[in-house]
Amino acid sequence: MRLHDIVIGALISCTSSANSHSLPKARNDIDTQTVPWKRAQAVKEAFEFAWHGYHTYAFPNDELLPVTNSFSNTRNGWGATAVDALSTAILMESQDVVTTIVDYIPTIDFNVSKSNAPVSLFETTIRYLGGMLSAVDLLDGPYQHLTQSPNDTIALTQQAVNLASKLEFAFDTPTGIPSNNLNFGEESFDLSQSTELAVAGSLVLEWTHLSDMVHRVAFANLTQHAEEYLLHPTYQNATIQPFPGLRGTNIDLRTGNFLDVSGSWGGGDDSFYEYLIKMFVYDPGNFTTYKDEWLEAVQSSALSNISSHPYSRPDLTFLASWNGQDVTLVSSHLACFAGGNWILGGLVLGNQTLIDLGQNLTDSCAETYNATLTGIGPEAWEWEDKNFFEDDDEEVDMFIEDNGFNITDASYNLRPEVLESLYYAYRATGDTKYQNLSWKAFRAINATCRTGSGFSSVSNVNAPHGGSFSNFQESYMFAETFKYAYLIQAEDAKVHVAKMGEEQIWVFNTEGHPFKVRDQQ
Ligand SMILES: *[C@@H]1O[C@H](CO)[C@@H](O)[C@H](O)[C@H]1NC(C)=O
Ligand SMILES: *[C@@H]1O[C@H](CO)[C@@H](O)[C@H](O)[C@H]1NC(C)=O
Ligand SMILES: *[C@@H]1O[C@H](CO)[C@@H](O)[C@H](O)[C@H]1NC(C)=O
Ligand SMILES: *[C@@H]1O[C@H](CO)[C@@H](O)[C@H](O)[C@H]1NC(C)=O
Ligand SMILES: *[C@@H]1O[C@H](CO)[C@@H](O)[C@H](O)[C@H]1NC(C)=O
Ligand SMILES: *[C@@H]1O[C@H](CO)[C@@H](O)[C@H](O)[C@H]1NC(C)=O
Ligand SMILES: *[C@@H]1O[C@H](CO)[C@@H](O)[C@H](O)[C@H]1NC(C)=O
Ligand SMILES: *[C@@H]1O[C@H](CO)[C@@H](O)[C@H](O)[C@H]1NC(C)=O
Ligand SMILES: *[C@@H]1O[C@H](CO)[C@@H](O)[C@H](O)[C@H]1NC(C)=O
Ligand SMILES: *[C@@H]1O[C@H](CO)[C@@H](O)[C@H](O)[C@H]1NC(C)=O
Ligand SMILES: *[C@@H]1O[C@H](CO)[C@@H](O)[C@H](O)[C@H]1NC(C)=O
Ligand SMILES: CC(=O)N[C@H]1CO[C@H](CO)[C@@H](O)[C@@H]1O
Repeated sequence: MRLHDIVIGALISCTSSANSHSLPKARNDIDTQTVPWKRAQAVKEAFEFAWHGYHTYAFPNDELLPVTNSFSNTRNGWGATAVDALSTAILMESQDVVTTIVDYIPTIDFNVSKSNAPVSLFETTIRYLGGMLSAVDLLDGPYQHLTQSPNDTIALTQQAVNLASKLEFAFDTPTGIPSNNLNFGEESFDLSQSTELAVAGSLVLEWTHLSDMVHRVAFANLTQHAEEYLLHPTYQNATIQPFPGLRGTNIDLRTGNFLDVSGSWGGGDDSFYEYLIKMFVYDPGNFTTYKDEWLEAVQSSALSNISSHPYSRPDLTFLASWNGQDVTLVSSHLACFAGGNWILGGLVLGNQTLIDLGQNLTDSCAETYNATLTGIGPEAWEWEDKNFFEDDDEEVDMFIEDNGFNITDASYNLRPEVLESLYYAYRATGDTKYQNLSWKAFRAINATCRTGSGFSSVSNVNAPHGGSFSNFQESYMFAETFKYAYLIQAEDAKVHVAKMGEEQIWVFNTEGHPFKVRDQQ
């Protein structure tokens, strides 16, 4: 997932923690592991450790609070971690985990949210719907040997239909652009509350795939109709312009107009652009407009000040943001998905320039990991470009001189985007540099965030031990972070992004759940 997420719980100081939390040991087998297959097994070990903690202390609630061995329900209380973990458990062929989750899913009552917070259409679609659809593709496909009976995938498909049927009321707006914040009990929402580009624009892959699976074209129609407003944007204030190729962010459900013109590849916008090319991967015949709009966004971003080079590190390229008037030199871990996404576009369009551009973005995001004390990159940073002139009297900040950027949010929320882009870069180039960078990053995450019964977000990637634990383990750690760390080392997995010149059989949703493309179904 991209976008926002809530970090729960008080910060828990590492120094007061009795957990066996230590810096990486000088030289052990893990540090020096060079065999990709063995690295993959070590990632699987970490996944199963975290699953075990969740299963012991939190299942079937949404998330484990790993420091206190407790749980939370921030995703409607349907067992978000279990549903999000399923496709990864399948790819890792972790049979017991697969069986537990496949047996559990049919027992969920999607009609009733167990959380007081509104149900997010976006989060529910990418995590729950995406997780179930992917499991059906995998268990009816190359991982059939992991199911007990053909009834398993029938039950998963039925639950996907139950969930989507319950969610359908979200689209009942004057424009058909869905509300994202749903009151499930009353099947209501606030029409005056605007929605965002990323949440409205990251539904079409899941709902189209469900529609193809069960032959109910209404599911595809709802999301494709809403997407038309995003493909052909109109603006509330016609005198102000978005950045060429990009869109604004907030959208009025009543008119379909964008309310602002600020845009970026980061949170709030990100997965709309991601899905433009992924719909083309899903079906190149039917989604050429999506591809054309994607190319325009990429070309404009690549050739403008949105692609920016820090003054002290001109070798790096970060994607900046447009605030409606100026390019602002800020970027984020979330925006680091773009490198992999541009590489995917390069692979399916046979365009080496796009792959090179995506590699540069990926390499630069990996450099944010290299810069810090823990070896994990920060949540957000800022920089100055070539137009920056250093004041002689100003004290030189050595971190910025060396690394090109200044950390503005030092937390790490177990995010996957850098590992994700490294995976695409490896698939496109076969350069073992990417496997090595991913392994190094994963070991750093394992050494810093592993605590108690699982993994926790940390407050400061540039402090010893990552600062403090927030005692929260997001479900996307299971869906994405573990998966991309595993797949880049697991050449013989049965599901991969195809290499240059090969046909794409699978497309990963924004939560890392692989779907079969349309003509493979
Ligand atoms: C959920 O609601 C639908 C529509 O009212 C109903 O058909 C279905 O049986 C309900 N599911 C459960 C588990 O109660
Ligand atoms: C699958 O479900 C059908 C209908 O409920 C049932 O008759 C059959 O025995 C089930 N098959 C297995 C292998 O469980
Ligand atoms: C879906 O959209 C197509 C094309 O706009 C239309 O022909 C069809 O009737 C729609 N189907 C449903 C079920 O709404
Ligand atoms: C539209 O934007 C222009 C330029 O920023 C501004 O001067 C004008 O007041 C805006 N109009 C409305 C109706 O908000
Ligand atoms: C490949 O992509 C680049 C960057 O977007 C673009 O400038 C170029 O025209 C594309 N090449 C082809 C052959 O489409
Ligand atoms: C890019 O930035 C430079 C320096 O700030 C500025 O002169 C130029 O107008 C900008 N170009 C665009 C297209 O924004
Ligand atoms: C990638 O970055 C390198 C080093 O800064 C640069 O020489 C190269 O032109 C960049 N490639 C593209 C396609 O922009
Ligand atoms: C960053 O890269 C340099 C050069 O490869 C290496 O010496 C250093 O240990 C790395 N730092 C971290 C924190 O990974
Ligand atoms: C770097 O960012 C921090 C946190 O936002 C800020 O306090 C500091 O002033 C910044 N340093 C520079 C040199 O801009
Ligand atoms: C990656 O690591 C392996 C194993 O240590 C090593 O053989 C290989 O040369 C490394 N690749 C690069 C590009 O440094
Ligand atoms: C992760 O940490 C555990 C516990 O410290 C250790 O046993 C394991 O080898 C580590 N795995 C990796 C991949 O670093
Ligand atoms: C589901 C769908 O819209 N499929 C269409 C995709 O494009 C082909 C060829 O243009 C059509 O034949 C399909 O009906």
